[in-house]
Amino acid sequence: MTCSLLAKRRALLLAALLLAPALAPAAGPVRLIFDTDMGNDVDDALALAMIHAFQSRGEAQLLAVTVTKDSRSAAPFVDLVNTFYGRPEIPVGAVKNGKTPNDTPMIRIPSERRTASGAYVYPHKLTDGAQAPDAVAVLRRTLAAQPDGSVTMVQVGFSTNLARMLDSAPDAASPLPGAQLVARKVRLLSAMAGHFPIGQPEFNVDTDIPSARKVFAEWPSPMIFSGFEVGEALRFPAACIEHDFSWAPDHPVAEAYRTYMRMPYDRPTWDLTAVLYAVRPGRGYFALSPEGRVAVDEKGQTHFTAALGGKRRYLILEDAQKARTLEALMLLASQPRERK
Ligand SMILES: [Ca+2]
Repeated sequence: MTCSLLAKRRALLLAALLLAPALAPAAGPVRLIFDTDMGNDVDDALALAMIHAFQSRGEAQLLAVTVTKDSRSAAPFVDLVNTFYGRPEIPVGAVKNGKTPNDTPMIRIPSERRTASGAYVYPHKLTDGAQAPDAVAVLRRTLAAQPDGSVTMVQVGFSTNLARMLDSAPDAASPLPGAQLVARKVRLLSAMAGHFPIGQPEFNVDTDIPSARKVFAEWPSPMIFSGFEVGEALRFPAACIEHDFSWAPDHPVAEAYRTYMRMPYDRPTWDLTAVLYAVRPGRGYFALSPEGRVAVDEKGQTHFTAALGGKRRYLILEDAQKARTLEALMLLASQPRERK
């Protein structure tokens, strides 16, 4: 890139930042709901580990986890990670009749592994996703119980659960229909989805295109996208798995990583970036696009159009931000659990 092009790009970015400042930080811990396709890739597991680190630091409170991967071991694996970090009480909801029903070794093996005496290596209550309550019911219950305008949602899988949430009917948890309940309670949706400014169809979008279309168009709160290109540019190092998780001889997230692909490999940090922005939006880990809209075409490609007052923006990773941002992801994902 030439100097003048670089200067122009910097000026554009600066203008975008001035036009639309980052969301003001939340008062107190960020109240989080994590919606994940746990099991399809290992970044979901690292992202959940990061959330627990944030909670241990007093920066976040994990209210609930909802799962969009409709497989037997996805919800049990979430439950065992929450239990491993000392928080077995966190509600876990699961999609019904959802996408990607295949179980994968990264979630199945840790959730089934037992000690010589027959106990689970990683204790958990849920043993089959079919036992978990419906994700939409969990979302409605969780949102209804929170103060207005207080909840940050992180979606790192398909949009199935959040699309159904928008269409949900009043129930015992709340007299409000889904979209109104979301409008009242949610301050931000941080999503790993799409490819910006333009690129190939991204997995989370093209696995459930109708739901992605609906959520990107109709979700009432501001929405920040971490596109494919952001996590792709920040590879989680195998060396971090091999050295920084050794404080626990049996660590479910490190085991999932070793099981997902043949070690050593450096995996993109897609879902971790959406969590980092959700909890620390103002810390300069990323730049932001201007405000605008995000549309999804029939192939699952995302298209961003700048528009003043638009509630959609995407993360931009500058070269100068990469080392610091990756270090934050590594430190948080591998942070030892709280001692009770
Ligand atoms: Ca994911």
